Amino acid sequence: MKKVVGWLSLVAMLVMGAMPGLAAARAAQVDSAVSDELISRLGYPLVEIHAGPEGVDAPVWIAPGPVHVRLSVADGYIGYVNIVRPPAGLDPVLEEPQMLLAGAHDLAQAGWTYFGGTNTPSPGETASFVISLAPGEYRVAASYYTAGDPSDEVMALSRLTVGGATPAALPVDMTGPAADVTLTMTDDLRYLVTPDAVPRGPHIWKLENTGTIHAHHVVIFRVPAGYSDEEIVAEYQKLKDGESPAPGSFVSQLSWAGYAAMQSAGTVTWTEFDFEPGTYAAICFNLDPDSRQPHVLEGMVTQFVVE
Ligand SMILES: [Cu+2]
Repeated sequence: MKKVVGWLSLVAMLVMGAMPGLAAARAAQVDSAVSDELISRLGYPLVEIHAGPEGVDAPVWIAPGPVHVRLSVADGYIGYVNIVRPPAGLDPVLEEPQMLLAGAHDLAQAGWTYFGGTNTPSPGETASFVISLAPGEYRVAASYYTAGDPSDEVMALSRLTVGGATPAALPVDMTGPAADVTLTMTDDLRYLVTPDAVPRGPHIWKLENTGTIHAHHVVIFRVPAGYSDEEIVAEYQKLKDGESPAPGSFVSQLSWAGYAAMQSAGTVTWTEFDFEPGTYAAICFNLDPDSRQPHVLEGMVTQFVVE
């Protein structure tokens, strides 16, 4: 166990040490667009997941097909969840440290599948998403941390079996909800947001990783207008090079607006955002497993306008 912890701290230090400014940028102010008004009316089975110091409270079995997952967290904390599958044969003692590297440090681990999830915006609030799971064995990976200080994040995994529906209940309709907005994540480190101008108000977003290699997440910030995507990349490059964000700089003006947790290639989730009119940027901080560069520095930034 000690060896695992030592190795984990070393990697965590390398990862965090590489991007101190990015960690600061994520603690920026919150202007949450997280919403569940439409998702709650879809009629899907509700899967409640609760994270906190007492552990993860989550179902051990659900039926295949679309479900509404709602994450809540103990008082005073921020919560995170991802539905995942560790590689076959992985020593169970490695599940939590490896999941912490993915969930807290944006470093996808070899052999894992991340089906997707969410993060609560502020203490006392919940976060919802829709996922359509095929029969099989999964883990609910959930964590909690102090608002504004993710360094104390504690991760726990619980087993989830999907399936066991009676033959009479089949075939299961695996199709998820109709979406007004689609955000596609690609292997060439791009996001495509459709339509170009996103309508204001609550809308269901389909989040699809159409690649075959890379895992991505989505952090959506409300941003000052007038920056190009290339200029945003340059701002993050400055942070990586050790410059502290100056008052009035791009990074100092960000508000966290929404999030979708890491998704492996080929996965789909749906979530709901209720954006105010303005300019937003979808940014990926996942680290390339080889170069340890966050995808944002390879250009994974796409702005969109909400009208
Ligand atoms: Cu990415």
